Amino acid sequence: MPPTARPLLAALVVLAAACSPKVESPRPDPREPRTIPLSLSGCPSVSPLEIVRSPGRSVPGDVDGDGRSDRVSLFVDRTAEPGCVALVVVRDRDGIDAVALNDGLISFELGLPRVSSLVDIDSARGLEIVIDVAQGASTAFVGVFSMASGRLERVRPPRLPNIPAGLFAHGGSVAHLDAVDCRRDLVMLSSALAEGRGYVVTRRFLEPRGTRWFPQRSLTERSSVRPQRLTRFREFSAAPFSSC
Ligand SMILES: [Ca+2]
Repeated sequence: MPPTARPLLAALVVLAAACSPKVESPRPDPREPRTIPLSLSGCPSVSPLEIVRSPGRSVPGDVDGDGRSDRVSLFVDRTAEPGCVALVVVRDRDGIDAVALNDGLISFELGLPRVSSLVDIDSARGLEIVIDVAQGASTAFVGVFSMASGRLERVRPPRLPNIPAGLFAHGGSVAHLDAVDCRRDLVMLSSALAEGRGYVVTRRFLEPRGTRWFPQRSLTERSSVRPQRLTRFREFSAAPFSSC
């Protein structure tokens, strides 16, 4: 290329750029949160934008403890990869956070999962999220989610016999009852087992600290009661965490 051609070529490039249709960069939609949850990195098929735009019932409450109300909802996509089918979603005006439920346990056929309640269980600021996850023949199961160190996570209770990992049981039949509620600053897991002419009631206690809840074994209470005295244990007729 002759040396004089170079400025001309440059001028043509500038002219072509000036004449090409102007492509405007998309302006951020103020209705759409500006951050997306890192916790969804294990769910590549799940689009955070789809979550943000999905309508659906949400429950208001301050989950992250900043003093402003957030909105808690569930996002279910039955076509997503296993482990990513159902998400608990928290949104505020700055962004969304989401974490997956263990979808192998969910009673989808019964319309679950569902937000059961937002309750203040631990001593940290912000409400915990109680989710109805599964319904058996008589016993139901809830999961609990909490914001810890700025991230939404599932609470991990200690493993208990006959209860799926990570869940809390409530309800039951004449032979066996379960309940979960708060007493003082602790979480109380109660069970009543028919034995002889009455029931053996066991109350176990956990100290809720963030998303790790620690057993307080020295506080376990066990008592044998007649069937008519079972009503004294009010947790068996109450919704999960209703006294928290
Ligand atoms: Ca908030």
